[in-house]
Amino acid sequence: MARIVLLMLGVLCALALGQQMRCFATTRYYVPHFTANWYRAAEYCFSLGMRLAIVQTPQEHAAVVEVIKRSDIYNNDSTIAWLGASELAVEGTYYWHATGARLQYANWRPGQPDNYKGNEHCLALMNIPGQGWNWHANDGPCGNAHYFVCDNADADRNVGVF
Ligand SMILES: [Ca+2]
Repeated sequence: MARIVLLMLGVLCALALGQQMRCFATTRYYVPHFTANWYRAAEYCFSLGMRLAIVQTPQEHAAVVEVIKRSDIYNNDSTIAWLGASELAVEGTYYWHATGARLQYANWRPGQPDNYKGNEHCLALMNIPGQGWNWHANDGPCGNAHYFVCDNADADRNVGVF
């Protein structure tokens, strides 16, 4: 039987003749190669059977940084990527969108989150060394287009049938 196998970074898809395509995540974090506002980023990750990235420990933070550095979005002068938390529901308190759990850890730059001009409600990871951002968390305007990181909570499970 004809069978097509597609391998994108972090996602393996197989298509057999007359069947639906089946996709599996091969790594925890996956970095798509286009920018989107925070809401669209979340929708896109969900459309893959994943979620906008949850980063709850320094170890997970380090893992996300490594995945970004190995991806095409990495620019050593300026890299910004959305993560999956916001204060859109309760201003002043960050929650992970996909789980509803309160944010307990983020590598905030000192002075962040600052809700600059009252317009910053979504969590971004920022590396702009020339401006003092060294893979720090920042609250940014949710409507801005940035790259983003999707997250498969269990990289071994089936993450979606398309
Ligand atoms: Ca900010």
